[in-house]
Amino acid sequence: MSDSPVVRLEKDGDIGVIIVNYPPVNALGPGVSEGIIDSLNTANADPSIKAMVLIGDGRSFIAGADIRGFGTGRKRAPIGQRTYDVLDASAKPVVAAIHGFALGGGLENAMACHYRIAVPSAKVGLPEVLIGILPGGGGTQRLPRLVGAQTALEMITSGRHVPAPEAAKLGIIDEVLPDGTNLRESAVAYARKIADIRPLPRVRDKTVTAEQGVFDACRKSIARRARNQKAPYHCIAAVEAACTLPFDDGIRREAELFAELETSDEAKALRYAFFAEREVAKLPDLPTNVAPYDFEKPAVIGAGTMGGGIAMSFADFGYDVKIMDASQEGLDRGMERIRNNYATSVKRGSLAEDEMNRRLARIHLVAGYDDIANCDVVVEAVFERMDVKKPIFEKLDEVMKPGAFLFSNTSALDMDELASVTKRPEYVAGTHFFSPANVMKLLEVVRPSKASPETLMTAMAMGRRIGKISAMAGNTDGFVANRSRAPFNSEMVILLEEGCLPEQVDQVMIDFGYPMGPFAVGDLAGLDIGAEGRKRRALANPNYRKLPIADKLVEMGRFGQKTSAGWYRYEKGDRTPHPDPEVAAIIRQVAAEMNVPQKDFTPTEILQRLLFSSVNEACKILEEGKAYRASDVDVMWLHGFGFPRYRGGLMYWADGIGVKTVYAQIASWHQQYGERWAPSRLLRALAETNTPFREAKPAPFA
Ligand code: 3H9
Repeated sequence: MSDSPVVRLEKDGDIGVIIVNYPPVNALGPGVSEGIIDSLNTANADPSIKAMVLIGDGRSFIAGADIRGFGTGRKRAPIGQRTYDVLDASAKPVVAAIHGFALGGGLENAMACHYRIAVPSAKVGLPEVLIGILPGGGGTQRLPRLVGAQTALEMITSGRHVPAPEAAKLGIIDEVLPDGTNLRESAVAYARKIADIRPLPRVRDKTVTAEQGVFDACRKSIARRARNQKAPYHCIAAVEAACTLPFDDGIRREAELFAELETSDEAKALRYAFFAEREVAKLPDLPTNVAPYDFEKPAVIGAGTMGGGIAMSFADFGYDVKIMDASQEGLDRGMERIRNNYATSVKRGSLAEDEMNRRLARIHLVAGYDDIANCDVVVEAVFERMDVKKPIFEKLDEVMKPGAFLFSNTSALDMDELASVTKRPEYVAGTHFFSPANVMKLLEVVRPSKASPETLMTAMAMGRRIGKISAMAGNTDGFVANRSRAPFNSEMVILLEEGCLPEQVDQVMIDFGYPMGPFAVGDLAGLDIGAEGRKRRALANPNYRKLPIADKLVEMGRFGQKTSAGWYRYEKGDRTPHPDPEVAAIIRQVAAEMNVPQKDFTPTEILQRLLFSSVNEACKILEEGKAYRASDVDVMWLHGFGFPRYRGGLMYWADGIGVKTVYAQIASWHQQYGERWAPSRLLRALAETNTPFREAKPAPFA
């Protein structure tokens, strides 16, 4: 029996098996919901069928609505004629058989079924909030009826994927099958077992109430991360409706709230970010017949903060990792730091103690190169200086087994120069982690000219396997992320010369959506670090724009939080930044010495001065062929620098302003401030043709 190409109905004795087949993840693309409805109607009309199973082909049950269809005006079935309604009206029971993912519309369909069973590795969730909408297929009404308001609020406002065993405890899944059982066979047997039970258990028939104050408490608890966004609050309002209105009224309220979100700016930006994160994995100029090497034995050189964080990332994702340092003392200190980091997570409740112990047991301290010679991937994470890294790469080249990949966690050094000290430059690439390496999601893979496609793909895949989002960058000073960010870092200090204060700039960026302002972040990272880089660049380039205010603070020993004074002052044992009159005085003094005219800035001017400088630099990066796509820059800003996700990313945000406006402003600042604002050729060309940044065609990757 076959009805539609994407959904088919098969008969297994007296059980109808409805199979969704819409690769790769069974999203509810064109024809899928219609196919499910047709199959349900056919099965209900067939007297030889007693019950049905709804199951997915391939790697998932159903991953949700087809996100590409949102905001396109695609017609959706009205309330009353949706799969959920047909499931509710079904005279025969339906069992959802879940493997892979049941997300969004996938879980909503499963909750409209009468029973749900799953394999232990399955995950369920309502992640709609992460793309700026709410579960609009009855999820906000059915989930609270299954798990209570409190848990439903937590799941729907976080969008988290809940593993099947936990989902069973919560009451979402009726039965988790033993590991290794055949899902279809078990589901058919289950359906046969429940086929005659009446009345049919329908989630819509349950009731749910909530204690006074639950919803306000939830609003309060999400206020920080939901800043400037509507979707999380609409999610709460919809769950509140589930607890106060009859089911059908609640469904109507959900639909109203959904309609307000679907075409909102935040939903568009979040959808863009979702697809940009998938696009960034694609390396269009590499041969398609090469696969990444399936590495098993990673090693890290250097047990400092970065090396330790990288080793933790491997251990967190199940890899046994060796970590080497120049001295036993360095190793011991590194291991202590790793232990403390894990212990903090245990204390916070985000990591179970036995899991911490498992992870710690995967980290192996080793004394010398011979102990890592047999590893297949090495990530070097020592001090950021060429003369320190070169001898290490020479040694690695000598000792590592043939075919081992040699990666460097550099944030700016020339990877061609580093690769050139080895006799296997085709196996060398940059893997730039962001700090803290075990937390930050971005892995910038830096491509030296001689790296083989297999090496690049292996570096990209390595990132994904340890939970990162890998993005390819060309070998240029600062690569893509830091190079595009550098003008922002200069501009924020130059703004001070012209009359701004750190707290004023920070407030603008916090209002924009950053969790912290850039000056407060500087204090956290340490101002001495930036000063080193400035010295190096000033030596290399006589036209380098110096930042006297920043240099002065470092000269005074104001290194940031670690010295209780930086751009702000800090009370002992407290990380709260307090505006410091001493800093304001230094700013005024340096500005007077430099003879810079003072002015008042609007928040928009501050925001644009910072971000447009980076947009211009990103265009230069693209025109030089150092990145594949403007959207890759966006992914790097989202995951490397905490750019507010609901604004899509740097270039997407700039598209919202318009390429012509951005160009005109940059050209005017070029007149006013000179060379550092020289517009990129690509930017000018885009402005002339009014082509959005996201459609820019960069030069071939160089
Ligand atoms: C919803 O359900 C609304 C409802 O309430 C109803 C309202 C009326 N649509 O991520 P991967 C593509 S909202 C379209 O690399 P993984 C993806 O772009 C939806 N496409 O695989 C990629 O394409 P390509 C709620 C989708 O194994 C390919 O599939 N659901 C969708 O690492 C492989 O994806 C969600 O938000 C989709 N829904 O991760 C779930 N999902 O190969 C969104 C995937 O061309 N999806 N694609 O680049 C995910 O979170 C992950 O894809 C998933 C698999 C965890 C499922």
